[in-house]
Amino acid sequence: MTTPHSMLSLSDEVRAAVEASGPVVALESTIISHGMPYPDNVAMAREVEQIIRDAGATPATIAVLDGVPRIGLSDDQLKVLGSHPDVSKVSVRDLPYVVARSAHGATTVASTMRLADLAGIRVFVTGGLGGVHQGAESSMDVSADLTELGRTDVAVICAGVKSILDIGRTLEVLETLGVPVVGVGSEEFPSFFSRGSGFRSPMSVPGIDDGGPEELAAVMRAKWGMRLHGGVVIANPVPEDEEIPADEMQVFIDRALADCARLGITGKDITPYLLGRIVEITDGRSLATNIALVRNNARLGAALARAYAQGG
Ligand code: PSU
Ligand code: MN
Repeated sequence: MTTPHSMLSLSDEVRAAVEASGPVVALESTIISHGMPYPDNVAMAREVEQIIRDAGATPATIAVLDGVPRIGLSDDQLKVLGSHPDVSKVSVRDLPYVVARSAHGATTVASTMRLADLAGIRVFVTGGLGGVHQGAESSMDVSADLTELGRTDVAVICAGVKSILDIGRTLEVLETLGVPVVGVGSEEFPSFFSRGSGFRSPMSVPGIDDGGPEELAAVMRAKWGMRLHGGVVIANPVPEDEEIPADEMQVFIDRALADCARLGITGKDITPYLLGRIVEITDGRSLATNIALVRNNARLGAALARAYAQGG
């Protein structure tokens, strides 16, 4: 039986599932507060939880509310995260401060991994990972998501890395940190809105209906069984009929990056600015693709959590 850390507050549903070592899927909350506009963000958050329940697993959206790290949120709490003006973006660096000040915070991939680990949850679904930013060779802007993947035992399902980041350097850093990057049903590493990126996934397994979840669960058990601490990146490409092809996407991304540089936006504000700007530039098309890929990741996450719980 897993005993969650005493500073966490688990919903009844999540507590029961964790204590029974049942299939649980962690979900982050920065994607809700800073990744999509209201009200689509709240609708997406609720829908994704439902997809996971329908597939036989328990969803656990993670955030800090009034200074309490919460694992599993109510519909009302999801709405607060998606609409309240005082929800800050909280990575690992920011966690102690929001907790100490009894504030609200939406957790990134890095801080969600940390809290999931404290709760005993090993499978985590998101949209896109943070990584090495373009120009990081001078700005040193490398997301703490990568640091966390190097040390915290949680498997993260994503749709790859957006080309607002430097994908090649992101994959290099993951290799340095000892993080397996496993493609699902495709040999090419996906770039979030697009199935392709020009880079190969260093490893791959079959798709969701062809034994992929069971193979992924075996990778997780092998890694942690050998005390190779750290995460696993599971790269699940957006479905073909919902992607925006990479060459088309690049034009939009270049425009958003140029606007970001012109406005002098830096640090933790870069990713939220670019995501919002891309929704504007594409007239909402990128938002539809973003929601589609999260749905797709939720289905895989539920299947993986079940496969992992069964073999545990
Ligand atoms: N990419 C997205 N949507 C998001 C994010 C990334 O498509 O919402 C968020 C995630 O929470 C991720 C964070 O962990 O941005 C990375 O931010 P930074 O680069 O500041 O570490
Ligand atoms: Mn950064």
